[in-house]
Amino acid sequence: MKTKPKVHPEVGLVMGSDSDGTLVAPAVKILRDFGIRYEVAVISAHRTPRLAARYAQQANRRKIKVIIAAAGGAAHLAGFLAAHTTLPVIGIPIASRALNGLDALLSTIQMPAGIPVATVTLGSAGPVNAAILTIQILALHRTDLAARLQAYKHSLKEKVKKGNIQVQSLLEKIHE
Ligand code: RP5
Repeated sequence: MKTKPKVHPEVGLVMGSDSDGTLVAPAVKILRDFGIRYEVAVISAHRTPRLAARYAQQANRRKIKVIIAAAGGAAHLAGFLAAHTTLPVIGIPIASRALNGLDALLSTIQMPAGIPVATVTLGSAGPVNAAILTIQILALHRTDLAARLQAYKHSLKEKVKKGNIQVQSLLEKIHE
């Protein structure tokens, strides 16, 4: 399954199953908000291994710059794609109920020397960080994106400052 193929996507976001869709959605939203050209596809390292290999092998020629791969359980998708491309691959481990995602985390992160997968955290920060890291890579050659990233990081700083003010006023009330 591929969502509306855009002209020359610069990011390929792949997930091992449609059941990963809801968890991966925040990454899509961030890519869209930053105006990144992306495509989304469900491709499984285990159920559709030939398709997975072909996707990674063709990604460079298709001018994709970064691949994001999300998978749960015995999560070999990111590593399998990384084995078939020289593009940077960012892995999102998806938590399954069985082992709370530890299986996916270790399967994604423990790559052999020479075939890296930039693995992001388990949980809701994972897709966010995968998207932001992707944009940081793209921003190396795009000043417009770099400026937007600065604004994004500034908004995080402001959120923390606001949170601090709220906690301080809460504490003042407790101490009254
Ligand atoms: C992985 O197995 C997928 O990425 C998914 O997280 C998990 C379960 O897949 P389904 O059985 O729900 O299709 O390959």
